[in-house]
Order: sequence, then C-alpha cells, then structure tokens
Amino acid sequence: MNAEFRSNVDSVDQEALAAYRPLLDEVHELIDAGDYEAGISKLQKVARASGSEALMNYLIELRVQAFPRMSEKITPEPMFEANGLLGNPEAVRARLDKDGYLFFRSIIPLARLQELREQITQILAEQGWIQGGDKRMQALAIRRPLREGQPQFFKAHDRIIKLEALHSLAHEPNLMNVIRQALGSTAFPHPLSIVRLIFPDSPELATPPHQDFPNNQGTPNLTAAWIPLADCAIEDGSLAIMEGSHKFGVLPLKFHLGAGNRRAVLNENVLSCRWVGADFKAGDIVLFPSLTVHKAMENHNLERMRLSVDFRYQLEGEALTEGCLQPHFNRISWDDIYREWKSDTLKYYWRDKMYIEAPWDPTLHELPEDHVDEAYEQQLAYNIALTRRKEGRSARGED
Ligand SMILES: O=C(O)CCC(=O)C(=O)O
Ligand SMILES: [Fe+2]
Repeated sequence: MNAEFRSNVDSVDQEALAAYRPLLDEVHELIDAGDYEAGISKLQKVARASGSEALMNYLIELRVQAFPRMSEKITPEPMFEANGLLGNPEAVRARLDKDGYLFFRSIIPLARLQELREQITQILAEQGWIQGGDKRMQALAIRRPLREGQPQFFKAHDRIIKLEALHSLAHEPNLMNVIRQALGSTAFPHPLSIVRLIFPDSPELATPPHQDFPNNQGTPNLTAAWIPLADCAIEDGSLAIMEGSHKFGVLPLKFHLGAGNRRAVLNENVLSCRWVGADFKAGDIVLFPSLTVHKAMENHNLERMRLSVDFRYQLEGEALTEGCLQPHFNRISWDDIYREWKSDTLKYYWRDKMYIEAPWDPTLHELPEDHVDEAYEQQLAYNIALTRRKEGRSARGED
C-alpha cells in the first residue's frame, strides 16, 4: 500500500472499519498482487450491501488509486501505412481482412478539416469550454472537463451536430475513394456522424477498449473511419487498435466513464493481439470494421482538447439498424439539423440507398446489473482524482 493511499484512508473512520479488518486484509492481498479489479470487486459487494459510510469511503478511495493502475498502459507499435496499396483494391481488402484496420496518411484535404475545426471551436469558445481569440483553433480548455451526456455537454454538442461541414465531411471525395477501395464500389456512409470533444487532463475519461458492433449492430462489415481535426500525437489521445482482434467474435461489456460508457472485457485471444497506434497528422485516417477492438490513448496534453470525428460505412445490400440512420444522441431531428444548410444534395441521401433494416438486439448493448452503482462510484472517484491533480499542480505552482 503506498503512502498517499495510507494517508487518505487514515482519514476514513478507523473505528467503523475495525469490524471489516479481515475483509480489508484480503482486499489488500489481491491489490498487492497487482489485481486491483479483483480487490475492488471483493470490497464493493460488501460495501454496497453494508450501508457503512466508512466502508464506502474506503471503496471510493481505493477507486481513486486504482484509476491509473486499471487503465491499459500500453505503448502501441507503429500502425502499417497502407498508402502503397491504394490503386489495388484487392490488396487493400486483403490487408483489412488480415489486420482488422487500415491506416492512411494525407487523405483528407486540410481545408476541409480546417473549415470544420473553425466552426466547432467557434461554438466551444462561445460556450466557455476553450480560449477564444487568436488561440481559438488550438482548442485550449478553460473549464473542468465535461462528459458525454451531461447537460452542459449537450449545450455545445446540440449546435455542433447541426454543422453541414461535419456531415458533409463523411462524403469527401478522397475519403470515399479510399472507402470504396477498402469495402467495394457501393459503399456509403451512415448519416450517424460522430464528433469527439475530448478534454485534456482526464485520463479516466479516455475511450476504453471496445468494439463498435454492440453500438451499431447490423453488418459486422460496417467500417469506421476515425479522423482527427488537427495533428494528434499518441500523447494527445489518438486512436489505438488491437491488430487482428476482429477475428474473435463479440465481447461482453462493462460500464466505463469514457465515451459510449462501455468497455469490452478482453479475453485471452484478444489479449494476445498487439496494440498499434500512430502520431496522426491532419489528413490521416484509420479504418476498422465493427468487431475490431480499439481505444483512445489518454490525452496527456494538459491544455488542448482532442477534436476528432468518426463516420461509419457499409455496402448497399447489407444490414443496418435504424439507430444508424439517426443523428448521434438522437436529440435533434434531421429537419432541424438541415435548417441552415447551404446545399440540399446530402439531405436524406440514404433514402436512395439499398440496405436491409435489421432489428436492434438490446442484449448486445446491455450492461451488467450493477452498472448504476458502478457509474456513481466511478464518477465520484473521478471527481476526487481530478481535484487532487489540480490541487497538486497549483501547490507546485504549475497552474
Ligand atoms: O475518438 C474516440 O475517443 C473514440 C473513437 C471510437 O471509438 C470510434 O471511432 O469508434
Ligand atoms: Fe468505437
């Protein structure tokens, strides 16, 4: 047990904890052996059932400590740059099938990324998330991090989701050319365009390892394109992929604070795959089908938000679920989204496409029964961890 933990749990009511000593000893045995997950799980069952405030505080403190130890501390190996395969669709597809991803440099015209970043940062500055003025395009965060789903998050997101430049980027010709080589000539994007507004200094919120299949369902050939809106190095929170992890079926889920609120529980087969990543430059893209395990690296940049988009593509004739035809978070209607668009060309474009509508299987998306407790405890522990980090830095005069 480290000194910081010792001093923080010393402030928990020791007398009230006395009755639980044998349990706590067992918990610490697991933790000392490096298994935080098992230690927390053991304590959590008793703490939740006991109604003991002291034990609950102990659990939360343990979770604060566990955050950095339970997140995958990976050092990704370099992604294979597939630009050399372009022009040979068979080779492109064979590589996608073998590795479960494709990474390409310099595909999207910079002007298109700039245009969208201009508009998004304008909204974020107006909402008080980032510094305005000359530095606006750097997306320097000036407020405590927000998570997807919080009311203040939606104040910005509900405006961003209306941007024509966001949705039209999914149809950008150079991107479509690559997608068609990777999937086939009838490939088209889902209208579900996603924007990621990731705060700095919040490793706890980094998107955890997951597959997209439980969120999207339909065809497992559904392929995502992940696109940062500026240079995005590994330490800025870029995307990492588990090479070859698309071959092992659908994995079970657990609650997580990061985007989507779900992480995949990785099995031996998947754990034997290596993580790959890249220092992305603006214009680079990575493609991956919906069974590939991927995650975001932690954003260790202390100032800059990571802004990126991700779009999903499939072939005509394949299956999709109705949710993929709705705007992300489904809070605003397409008619409202389209209201200020300059062009009509892309409005309801998918109605001319051929696809099979597949039923949504809620069991694939379900979380374990205890997820509400889990969410509450993780949010509490995250707030404490964040406050301590900030206080630590200001005490060291770094803020
Ligand atoms: O950008 C992120 O943090 C998550 C991206 C992701 O999961 C995806 O593109 O499917
Ligand atoms: Fe994903």
